[in-house]
Amino acid sequence: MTTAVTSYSASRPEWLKYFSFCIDHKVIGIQYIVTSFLFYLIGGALAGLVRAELTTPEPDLLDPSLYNGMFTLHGTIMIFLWIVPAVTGGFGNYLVPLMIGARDMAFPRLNALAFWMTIPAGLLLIASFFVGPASTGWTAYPPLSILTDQKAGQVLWILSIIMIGTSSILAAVNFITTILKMRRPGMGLFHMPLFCWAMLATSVLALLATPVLAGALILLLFDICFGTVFFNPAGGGDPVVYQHLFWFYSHPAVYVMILPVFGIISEILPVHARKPIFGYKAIAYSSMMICCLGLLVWAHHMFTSATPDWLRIFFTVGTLLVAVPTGIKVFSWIATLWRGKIHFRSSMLFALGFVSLFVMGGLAGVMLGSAPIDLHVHDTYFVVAHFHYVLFGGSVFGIYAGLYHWFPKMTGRMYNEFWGRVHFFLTYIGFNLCFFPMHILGLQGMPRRVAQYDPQFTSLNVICSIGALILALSTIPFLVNMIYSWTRGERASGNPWRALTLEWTTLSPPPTENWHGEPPLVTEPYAYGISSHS
Ligand code: HEM
Ligand SMILES: [Cu+2]
Repeated sequence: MTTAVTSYSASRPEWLKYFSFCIDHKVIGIQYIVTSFLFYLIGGALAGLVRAELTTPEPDLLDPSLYNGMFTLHGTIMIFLWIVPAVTGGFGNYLVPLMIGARDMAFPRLNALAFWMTIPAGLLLIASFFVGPASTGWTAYPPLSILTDQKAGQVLWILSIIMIGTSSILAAVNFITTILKMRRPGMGLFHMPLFCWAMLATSVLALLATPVLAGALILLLFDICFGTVFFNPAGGGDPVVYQHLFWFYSHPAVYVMILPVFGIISEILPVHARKPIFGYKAIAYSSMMICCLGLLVWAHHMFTSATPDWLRIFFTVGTLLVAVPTGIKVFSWIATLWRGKIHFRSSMLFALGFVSLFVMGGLAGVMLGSAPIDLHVHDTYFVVAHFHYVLFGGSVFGIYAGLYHWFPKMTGRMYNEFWGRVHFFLTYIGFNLCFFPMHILGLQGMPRRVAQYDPQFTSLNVICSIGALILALSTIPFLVNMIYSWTRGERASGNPWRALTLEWTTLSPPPTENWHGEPPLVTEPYAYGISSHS
């Protein structure tokens, strides 16, 4: 692997490697992060239009069917082209080999292939919008998705998701093999940084669940294109079967989007609080518990789909149980912070923001997990509030925390702390203004996925839209800071945060083979405050 990359970078400008089929995991990680961020900007622009429409109760800005296409593309991009690729492909690729003392991923070419599949998939998804937008939400429930007038768009949408799913499966195989087989000699599983545990759990979930989504979408494709009736009630098919298959993937998918971020947070808190992580093993095991439980609770998305009572009890209990390993993590993080010497750098601010917002989102999730409550608020804005607290307040805040924390390692430069903090405060305020009122709107009965609403909901919706505007503006200091610092920032040392995990023992940015010579052995990655590490 190294020959291809070394000869490449020796003969051409450094930055060209980011536009090539490079097989260095660090380049691929950065390719994933930058590409997914570009998709995030597109998804964000769509969200801006959706929020602009919702500032008034009438559907006056966008045609209602266009509105449907826009929130569908928004949700699909955010999940499949932004959060999943950024947290797994981006951070996973960049960090896992460096954290375990490997020279690269186990299958470098497969890795590059998985990345390069996401670009045509993304373009296909965007193209689907222009041939007649898929308008059935990111869930694509039949019979609507079969009977839709926008068949061409729906078909391209399905093909694109299957392609992204395939990429995800390839990546999962690669992570599992790398973590189990490529650790530096002497590094046991319980010496690994917690991010690697999180990636292991994530990859097992992705590997087991994604093929089920692919299967469901292929059957849906047959129903749309070839007149089969797997899910079409008109011909005796069963749309609820699609819901089961879809959520068998998509509930685990929410953990694919959050487990790596749990890992990121578990790395950041000890470094910037100068304390050993509290409950290393408990956090590692809780990732694996979430992986197992996460596979068993999918039908909490279907309490209103005529599920029998006994099934509702099973899925309610299962869902509430997920709160146990999740709570273990949250308590361990708080205990880590307790009496720490906290440095409020941008990464730490985003990590603390993550903890507060994720707890809110998780609590709303626990409420939704109990069938008697969910029957009332299903498909209202309460659900929208819940999943934005866990996905934006959770995953996106975690991505920002990780970007600031590893920026010096990835680029060899320091970012501007002042503008990082401005970015944090604008994001935190904008986020809460935008999404907190949605809890109230949902409890008052405002349905999701419609362009028109009862005028009594107007004032809260205006607040949400103002919050969205602040959120959009908050991205500007971030982008300027990142671009300016990457090109002109002060040079970073190998270990500016005095962190103890293995990636900080090499240069910033690391050489192609990660370490000149053998990587050192780190068996206590969190020994802060002990002996010489305070
Ligand atoms: C303690 C943890 C959690 C519990 C108990 C929980 C529970 C639930 C329940 C019951 C629903 C269905 C509500 C309905 O449609 O009526 C739901 C929706 C959702 N949750 Fe969670 N959740 C939790 C954490 C998360 C996390 C960590 C994420 C993502 C990072 C997430 C993402 C979502 C999404 C995207 C939806 C909406 C799906 C849709 O209908 O489009 N949840 N959650
Ligand atoms: Cu779920």
